[in-house]
Amino acid sequence: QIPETMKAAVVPQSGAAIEIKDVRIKRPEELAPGECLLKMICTGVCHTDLHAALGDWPVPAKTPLIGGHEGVGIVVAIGANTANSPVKMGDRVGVKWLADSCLNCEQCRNGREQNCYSAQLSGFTVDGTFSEYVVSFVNHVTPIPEGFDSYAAASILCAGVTVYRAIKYSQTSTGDWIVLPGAGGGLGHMAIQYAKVRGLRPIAIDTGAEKRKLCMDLGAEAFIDFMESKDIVADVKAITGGRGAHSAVVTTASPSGYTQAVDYLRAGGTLMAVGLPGKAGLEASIFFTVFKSISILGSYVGNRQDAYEAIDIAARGLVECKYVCQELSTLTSVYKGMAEGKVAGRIVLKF
Ligand code: 8ID
Ligand code: ZN
Repeated sequence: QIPETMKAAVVPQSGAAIEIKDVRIKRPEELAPGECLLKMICTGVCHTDLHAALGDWPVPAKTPLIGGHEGVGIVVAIGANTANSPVKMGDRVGVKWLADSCLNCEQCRNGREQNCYSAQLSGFTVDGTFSEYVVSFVNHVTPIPEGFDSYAAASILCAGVTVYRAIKYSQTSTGDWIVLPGAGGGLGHMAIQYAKVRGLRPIAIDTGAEKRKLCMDLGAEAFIDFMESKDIVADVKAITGGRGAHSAVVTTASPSGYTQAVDYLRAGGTLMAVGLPGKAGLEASIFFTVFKSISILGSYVGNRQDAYEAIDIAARGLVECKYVCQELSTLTSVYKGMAEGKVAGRIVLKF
């Protein structure tokens, strides 16, 4: 039985305080074809949700906004006249950032569904997972394999998928060095593990004893504390035998993590831009970008296939999200910790 209302964390307007309140649940008979209603089990909190709540970005989120885009729930209703649904009632599925795409435009046909001209984004253009029920879309929810814990799966749907794809396109091969600025955060700690799965040698950059331990425990070969290091470029070069790293996947929420990345890459290296500070420009020497044949690539979440692959690797136990479980009502303090850089790994909220 689906209740009339649910608890949800609502951002009334950009930058305003979060309100935990009762919100009406869309009735099953109101669902459009292709929509499904999920009863949520849990949801991770991504730094993107904080950017969206604060209005950090040049593209604004809808308001009022229910944020959240890495959650797991059960399908409890499917819109009437939904054709060829890949999921059925009772299935356990994940919601990712890309809530829906047309599947027919040039971007979708090329597998760049996240760049679809009519993409819908969970917790940004449509309400997301910070509520007990969520309306999502049958074509884009990700089936969660039986036996894979919902709490462990939640943050794979954004943090996991995003770094999995960024590493996949990082133009690296087995044995290469990969630098991970932001390695102690939600995305970064998963990046260490997905890098290891591909046989890469991760160099973690972040700050503090807790994040150092997390990164080293997860298999980083070295940790550079960006608050303590006198020269990050020299440190990376010393670790990599003087030549620099083959790639860097930058997942910091502040532009500082991008500084010097081109300088510590070796010739032919690839910079994967993932962290999303809203206003900063990417500063790199044009001369050395050319002279060293450096590639600079933006990497934006992942498509349905990336989600399947990232989930499969985690379900087989090869990567593991390190999370702390809290109540939905603690979201404001989670954001505070995140803004202060105090969250090592992820926070997952339960309902
Ligand atoms: O598709 C995408 N490209 C995508 C998907 C998901 C998230 C992008 N993101 C973006 C988010 O919007 C955010 O801007 O990636 C960024 C990181 O998200 P997150 O991992 O959820 O954030 P976090 O848990 O706060 O981790 C960030 C880490 O960066 C460290 C912090 O200490 C923290 O551990 N950090 C900072 I801030 N400055 C640093 C620096 N100069 C740094 N680490 C190294 N060097
Ligand atoms: Zn995210």
